[in-house]
Amino acid sequence: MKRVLITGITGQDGAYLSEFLLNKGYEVHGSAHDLSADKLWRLDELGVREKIALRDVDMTDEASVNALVKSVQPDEIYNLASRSFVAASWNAPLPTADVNALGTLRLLQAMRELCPTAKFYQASTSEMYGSGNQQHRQDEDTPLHPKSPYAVSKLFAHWMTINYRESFGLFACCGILFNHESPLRGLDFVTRKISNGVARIHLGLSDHISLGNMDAKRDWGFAGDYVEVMWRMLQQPVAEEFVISTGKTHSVRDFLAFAFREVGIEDWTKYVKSDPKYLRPVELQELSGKNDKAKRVLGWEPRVSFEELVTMMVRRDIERLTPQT
Ligand code: NAP
Ligand code: F7E
Repeated sequence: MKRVLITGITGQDGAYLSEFLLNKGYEVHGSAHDLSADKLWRLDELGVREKIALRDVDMTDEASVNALVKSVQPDEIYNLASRSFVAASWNAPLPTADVNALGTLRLLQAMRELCPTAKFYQASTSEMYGSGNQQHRQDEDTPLHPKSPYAVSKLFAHWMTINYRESFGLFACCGILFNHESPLRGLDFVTRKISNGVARIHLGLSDHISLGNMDAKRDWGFAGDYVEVMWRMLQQPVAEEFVISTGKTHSVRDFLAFAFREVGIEDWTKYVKSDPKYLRPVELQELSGKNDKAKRVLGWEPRVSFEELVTMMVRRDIERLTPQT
């Protein structure tokens, strides 16, 4: 039985990836810096908590990262641990860099010393590009121009992963993933903020949602589709980078319109307020990815459409908020 280590296992992708790898027959070990009960809800919702070995490890603590790798001796490592909320990174640039940039380096160094034949996946991000658009969709060759402390920290981790491959021959690669969402998304992110807000309005628990830049456009996919590609990348004969995206963009307004339509509201404008506190010092107006290489080499395509994703999220939030009889 192959053994896998997932850092950041309590996050959205960690939960879906755990489920996916358990179904493939892996022995799953996972770590995060906070294993209190309220952080385990995603693993509980997918019914996988009891099937995985959980370890409390902060990516800023080199000794703990080393001990983790030494004890698990994984065949595959998925480095998902991250301070992943872009907007918060301007107010916490140092912790962001410590976890996202140096945390990745600590893990790569532990792998180099303790299990150099393992395979390593790094969770890189479309945020590294800066803005693009439908006419100039981003692919593996697009120059990188990160515009937030989060994106800069991820750029360091991205290049360190490639550097360890080129310097020491490790099987280490990066998936450059565009935004992916699900009912397990954190409440701070705009999609879940909207699906939860719409559910609350529908059930009479709230009367509005406050948002920032509603003209921003993102290439939104379903997280359950995206974790599969992480695994596929580690099954390739050589380690290399892949862009993972749907190739279609929608605005925050589009998301709002679909989400409100799901509960029978066509004119959503009276339920949404604009609040400047949600604007960012620098905004990426549009991100759109070109996934041709992933389709060609990995045989991967997203299955869940934008409309299906929005519907899934709104319905799940309504279920969660509806008292069970
Ligand atoms: P997420 O839900 O925010 O999960 C991040 C995980 O990292 C959580 O378990 C979090 O725990 C943990 N973590 C935070 N600080 C830590 C620390 N100091 N030590 C150890 N663990 C720590 O993110 P996600 O959406 O699943 O994304 C997974 C990865 O893909 C992240 O690296 C993210 O940057 C990257 N990514 C995400 C997207 C996307 O659209 N979702 C796109 C591209 C790349 P707490 O929640 O307890 O802090
Ligand atoms: O913002 C706009 C906001 O916070 C999306 C992370 O997983 O994907 C994610 O980063 C857009 C932005 O995600 C609100 O300004 C408007 O333009 O949901 P988000 P993100 O910043 O794109 C990338 C690929 C990652 O790697 C990250 O880890 O929506 N927006 N009003 C808002 N965003 C939020 N959060 N809240 C608002 O009220």
